[in-house]
Amino acid sequence: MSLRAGSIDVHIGRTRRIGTRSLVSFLISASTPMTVLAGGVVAAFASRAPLSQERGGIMHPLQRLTAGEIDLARELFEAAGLSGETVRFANLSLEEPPKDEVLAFEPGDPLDRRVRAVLLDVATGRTRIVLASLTRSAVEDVREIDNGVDGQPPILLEEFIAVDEIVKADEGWRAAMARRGVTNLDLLRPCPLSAGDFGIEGEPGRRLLRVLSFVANRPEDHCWAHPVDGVVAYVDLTEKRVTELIDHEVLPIPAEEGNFDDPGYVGPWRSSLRPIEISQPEGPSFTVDGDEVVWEGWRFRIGFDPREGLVLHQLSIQDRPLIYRASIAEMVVPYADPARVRFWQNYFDAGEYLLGQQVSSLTLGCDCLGEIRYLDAVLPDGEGRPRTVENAICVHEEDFGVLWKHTDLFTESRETRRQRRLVVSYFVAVGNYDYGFYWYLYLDGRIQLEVKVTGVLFTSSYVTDSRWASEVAPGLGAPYHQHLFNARLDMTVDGLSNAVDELDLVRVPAGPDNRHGNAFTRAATRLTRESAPRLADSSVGRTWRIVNPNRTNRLGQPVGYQLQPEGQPVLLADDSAPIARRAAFATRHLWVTRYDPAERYPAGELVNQHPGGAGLPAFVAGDRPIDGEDIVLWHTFGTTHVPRVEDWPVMPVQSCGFSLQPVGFFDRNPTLDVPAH
Ligand SMILES: [Cu+2]
Repeated sequence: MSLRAGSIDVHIGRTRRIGTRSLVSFLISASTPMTVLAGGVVAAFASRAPLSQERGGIMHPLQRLTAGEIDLARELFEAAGLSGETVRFANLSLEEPPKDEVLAFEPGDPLDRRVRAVLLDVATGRTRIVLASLTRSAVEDVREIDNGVDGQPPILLEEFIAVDEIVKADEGWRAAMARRGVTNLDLLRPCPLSAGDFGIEGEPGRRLLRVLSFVANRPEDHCWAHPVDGVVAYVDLTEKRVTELIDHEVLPIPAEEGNFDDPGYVGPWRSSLRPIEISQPEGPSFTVDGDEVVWEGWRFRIGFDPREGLVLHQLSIQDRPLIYRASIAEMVVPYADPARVRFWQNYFDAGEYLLGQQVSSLTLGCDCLGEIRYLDAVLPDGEGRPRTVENAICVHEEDFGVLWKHTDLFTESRETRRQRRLVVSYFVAVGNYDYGFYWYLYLDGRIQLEVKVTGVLFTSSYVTDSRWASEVAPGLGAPYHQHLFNARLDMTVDGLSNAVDELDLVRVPAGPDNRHGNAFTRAATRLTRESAPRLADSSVGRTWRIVNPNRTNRLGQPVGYQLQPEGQPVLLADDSAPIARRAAFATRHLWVTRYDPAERYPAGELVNQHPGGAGLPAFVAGDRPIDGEDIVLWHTFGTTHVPRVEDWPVMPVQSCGFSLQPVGFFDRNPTLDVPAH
């Protein structure tokens, strides 16, 4: 409804060289000076020396929060009377300054380090979102949350543990387990699962988890092989009790074990694999200086957020800005089984479980091969104390096969160049699943994100001829589900002013201009307003080209980068489903919004038990113009998982993602200078 018919693209192959100028310097010089901070100061505490004197070492406004800063935040909150015995830090993260301030920053400029915290009183459920300046020792804003309207804070680690005690103390739940032949509580594994919002009477405003259960044959037996199905407990975390027990049907507990780490189950290891060693005798070609990484013309800062995990900041190539900020801002895993005990299964692993908090330490030789540079992650725990996850982020360089090659018929020229990529990655374990997030930067200017989905399937007791699950082992079901991610890409292609063209291939009917019917062309349609999020269409090879209308290449074409979607299905749940309202972002492949620093999360700020409508649907409600503005792309991608027998007992990596490649951004192939050896 807000599309404007555009031009037809023509491929031109002439060569003429002109220089390119630094658009990073353009961005900096064009930015407005640092503005006065908004928001009234609620309270100021001058008893401590300012951060800059006491806990220095902060060199850049986007530098990751240090352990010292996390301590300082906790102390500031204590002094302000915001914390206490029963108050938990459900989240605590760096509040990044607005973009114009960051772009105007020069080394040595004063910094105002700010944090945002989600505080939960576990005794009462009272929730507050607090903004504070560590530099000025000031609490700037305290917002009281109405949980029934605004949602709940993410699930705390301690609540995982609490659930175990709560259900095991419940007589009804124990009786339900006993009816299924399980009486040894030590081997029962209640699984704390986010509750969602289904308009169930009495639920709004209560802090809930729903609990499906598994049983191990002995402590080291993986319980996922033995779902104790047909029963679910609803747990109120504030009242610390089971509020509802749905004992729907008694189903057999699958008996066969699936212990992929047990040599007795696995059998003898194959002996045919010879070692592969990667060596870079002169060291890698990249440098890591603090959070800043430089490699082959690429430059960016690494961020790590408790909620979004790995963040790439201020990504540029050859000193030309490309992406101001890139992250996986949300993901959801909706399940397809409508059974009474599991219709509610939908996990927002970022908004409900905090992706970054689930980060795993990586091991050299297992997770990463070659010349690796690791970065640790420093994260706040529930008490607001810093904890360090060693080797959380892996940076390395990979050979990636042939970059380009030609053997010429006429000149007998034979040239081959090899491709390389820089890899920045980390892994999380969220319950049964593990996800690896891999950003790749290539020599030819391509950017790629690959999500590696692995771990263990969420299982059920297989019901004969199920329409909603695969049988993966005798009597063991694995319900169909989707893994849907949303990448927030704050684009700055050669500057702040960007626009998006939707590019479709078009068949042309035979006619006077096309007598032999061979013609096809490409149509470009400019996206002009926010309110028309887009679907991919692989039948027309649909891509989205982000251009800077004010910058042209030497052929006079606007410089651009093209988002190449995989175009897998978006959310498959019915439009009327509660999950379609809560995960509206996942109903389209592409949303484009005008930059607003407050618009961070595709499904809204507090996703846990949120009734829906927050995030992208709210952001686009104003239908702001997006043609030639400072814009943010939100790209939904993912994989729909109909589990295979081969996914059991542990799932080989399935990949999904997207790529961004230069289109007319450079003036010719930018890799001619790559040496042959
Ligand atoms: Cu899956």
